[in-house]
Amino acid sequence: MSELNKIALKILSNGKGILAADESTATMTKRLDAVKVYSDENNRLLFRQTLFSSSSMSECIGGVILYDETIRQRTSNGKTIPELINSSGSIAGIKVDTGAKILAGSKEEKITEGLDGLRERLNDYYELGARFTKWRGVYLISDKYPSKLSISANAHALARYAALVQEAGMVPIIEPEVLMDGDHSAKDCLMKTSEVINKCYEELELNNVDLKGTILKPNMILPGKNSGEKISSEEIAELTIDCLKNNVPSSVPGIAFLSGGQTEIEATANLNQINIKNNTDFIMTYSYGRALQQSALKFWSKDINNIVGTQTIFDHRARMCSMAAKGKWSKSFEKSQ
Ligand code: 5MM
Repeated sequence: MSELNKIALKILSNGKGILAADESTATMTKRLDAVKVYSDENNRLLFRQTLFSSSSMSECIGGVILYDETIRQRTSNGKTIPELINSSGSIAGIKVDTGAKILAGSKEEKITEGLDGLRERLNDYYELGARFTKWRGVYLISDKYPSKLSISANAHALARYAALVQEAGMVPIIEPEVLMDGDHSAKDCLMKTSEVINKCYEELELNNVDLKGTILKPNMILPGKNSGEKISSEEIAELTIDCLKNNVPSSVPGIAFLSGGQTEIEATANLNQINIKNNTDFIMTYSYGRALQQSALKFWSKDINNIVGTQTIFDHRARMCSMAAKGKWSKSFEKSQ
């Protein structure tokens, strides 16, 4: 087993998943503004360090994706953030893209940037303790989107990123996110997500990326937010599994979904069904940002010094997600919060 494959499996196995705490300062400021907490370096650190020292970290969180600011911070006890994460047996990761910008040649779509100087930045992040990384490609969806240009440009960038990350001794998370916004049907989401994922693997193979040492972070197959279509968790699970079975090479060890704007309960229930129905060899787990942090953030905002109370809320969410990653979650467990 290669070292990279071992890292990927350590992050994803035994009902563990990923905490995506890699909000850029702009996004984190939006999240903090929404709960009326001032967004400065200290408050961003306080919230994140509260989550990273929670008791559920050791059972439920195999990896934490950090943002550049956080990986360089220290806790009040002088530990670096990667040291704090490692102390619970979890692994520190880092978002290495520099954001999505308007794609020249397409009026509204985006291309994720950050390849320039990436080799040097990766060496720096490895020294700081990161052992995996993340890059997110964002795709609009409608009758005309994603365009061939956006599918091809983002897949190319994801593959070049992944090859550089493996060269630096880390596991790349490949995150192609087809957004939930729009009035498209679940079937359209299936068709377009399939095309996007397929192109990613074509480029990854062209760039000689060792797929055993990667993790895929896709969206689930859902109807558009404004479509009015309602489908059950069972149907979401079937469509999502179909999409992955038909488009992801079997050498990929695991899939860690993004929550993409689903509520905490929706993201948990859908993941649970995916695991009940999973007839593939892929590990299917979570790499949630909002669906792991929302309730904890809301609670914390009322008293930012209530560390234990905030951790209790986070621990509950993490344990629910972990059960869903084993197909053992039930709505009745939510009442015990
Ligand atoms: C945590 O949010 C990440 C995005 O931050 P920026 O937009 O500031 O770069 C994001 O990439 C995240 O990792 C994934 O989208 C998953 O998060 P959700 O909230 O969709 O589960």
